[in-house]
Amino acid sequence: MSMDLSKISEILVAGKVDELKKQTEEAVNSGTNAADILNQGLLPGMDTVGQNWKDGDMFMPEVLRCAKGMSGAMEIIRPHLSEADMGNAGKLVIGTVAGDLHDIGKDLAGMMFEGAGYKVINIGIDQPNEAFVEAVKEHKPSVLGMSALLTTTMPRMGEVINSLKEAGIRDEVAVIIGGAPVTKEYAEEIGADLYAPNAGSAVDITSKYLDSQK
Ligand code: B12
Repeated sequence: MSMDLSKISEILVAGKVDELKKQTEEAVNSGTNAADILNQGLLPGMDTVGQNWKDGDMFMPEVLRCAKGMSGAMEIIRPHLSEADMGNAGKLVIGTVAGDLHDIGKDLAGMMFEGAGYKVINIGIDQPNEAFVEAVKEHKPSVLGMSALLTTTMPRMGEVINSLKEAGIRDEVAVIIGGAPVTKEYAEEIGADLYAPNAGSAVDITSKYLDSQK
């Protein structure tokens, strides 16, 4: 039996983390297809959250709650999803550069991408330049996201781009950078493909860019 998945969207948007887990579990247990739960319940919910945020109708703590709900629900349905169900939109490797321990914005960006159907590989905080290069080699993502919150760690992003060039894989991945001190001008200066001022717009900017490269 399948259930009304718009209810899942509504609970997600309302930021009811535990209720969302419960309903997602119930949906799985009642035999609802996991991909349907994702595509007809969770993703439309995260779309709404992203839109509300962009429009200024939702604030950071609420967005974080919704993102937490999304993560919890993803944990439940992930074992039931096939590879083919995931990552249709693309694959993102994301991390915070070396010397930088800030992860809230990076995780939020990752969750927004996950919410938009990207397969997200979050390599964590304080990642040495080589870890980004290795992750690109290993996972072959369509997008590499780097986060820096300190002016002292921003230069690591340019260094990673240079290392990607040296490894001969720069052209295989779109590079997007973000973090409070980062600007569009800085992205251009270090040769990143994309910059997004916030996690909500990052998904739009990236998807448009990837489409234009097809
Ligand atoms: C929380 C915080 C911390 C926490 C981090 C906890 C954690 N788990 O992340 C702790 C306490 C650990 C911390 C430590 C430090 N911090 Co601090 N911290 C902050 C604070 C208050 C908020 C950052 C945050 O989470 N914001 C909320 C998120 C959602 O916003 P965001 O990170 O900007 O992310 C958004 C966008 O930038 C974008 N984004 C972010 N990453 C990415 C990546 C991609 C690919 C994309 C597309 C988008 C994207 O999307 C996000 C959502 O829209 C900021 C102040 C500020 N206003 O930014 C200072 C701040 C960043 N910290 C600062 C400093 C100086 C430090 C310390 C050096 C303090 C100290 N003396 O010890 C240490 C450094 C530790 C280290 N080595 O990293 C300074 C940096 C100054 C500078 N320009 O260099 C700031 C600006 C505070 C200040 N005004 O002085 N900090």
